[in-house]
Amino acid sequence: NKRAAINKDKPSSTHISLSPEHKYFTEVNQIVSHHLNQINDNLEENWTCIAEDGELKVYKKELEEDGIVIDPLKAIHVVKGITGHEVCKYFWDIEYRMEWEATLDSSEVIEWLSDDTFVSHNVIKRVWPASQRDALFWSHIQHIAGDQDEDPDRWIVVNYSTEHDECPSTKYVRVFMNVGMVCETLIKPPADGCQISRDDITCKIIYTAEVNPGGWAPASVLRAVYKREYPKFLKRFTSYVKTKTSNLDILL
Ligand code: 16C
Repeated sequence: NKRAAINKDKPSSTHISLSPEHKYFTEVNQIVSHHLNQINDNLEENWTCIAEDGELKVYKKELEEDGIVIDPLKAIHVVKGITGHEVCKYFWDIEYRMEWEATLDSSEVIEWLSDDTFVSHNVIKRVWPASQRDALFWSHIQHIAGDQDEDPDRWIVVNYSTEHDECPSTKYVRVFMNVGMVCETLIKPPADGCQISRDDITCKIIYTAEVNPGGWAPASVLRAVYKREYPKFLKRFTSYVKTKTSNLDILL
């Protein structure tokens, strides 16, 4: 297939701008591997499907720690007309975040660590009756070129909680999170001599969120909010990417 053709002769490689000496280098690589290792989890066995809409499926595992809900969440979505590179670009680039994010009041860069990694502070909309939350995390984007054998070409974004001297937790309850968005692009070979069009491409998205709300929040309300908000986010965000890219050249 075309994907194999595109990747043929390309060495298996990853590119990370963060220098190996950087204090976050090891952590970023560990967390990226954590998300890549989960790609082939058997979702039918250990997970409960909480929402299904066309190609979108959202799963969770019920988990509590000291009475706090920390249910891991996983979603799989397959969307036509966009590439994994495009999905990851719009998910990672903070310039676009407030255009598709419906659960944040604000989002601002605290520090750029390299051209693929930055730390941001995000204030989450308040949900009654819980206290308002915020999140401080690094966001990293990476291309993982497919190898000659099995692995397809992938793009990944990770949002992982961190600390920063310039942004102590004072005003809100701080949430801890490890969010990964892994994307694969499938390309249908176009007729001979034709260029690839958006009709020929499909993106498979594997999104995982491990979130600790950072303090007590009523379990039933939290679970109801997650059940409503995660599917809403995946539909809203992917249709945002479709609209944003429909008249642009395909970003492979
Ligand atoms: O991954 C997403 N967005 C990224 C960029 O912003 C980033 C952010 C992740 C935030 C994860 C939120 C964690 C929720 C904290 C719990 C809040 C406690 C509420 C207490 C309720 C009793 O990775 C997309 C994230 C999509 C998030 C969906 C679920 C978030 C629920 C937050 C509540 C806001 C509801 C607003 C209703 C209008």
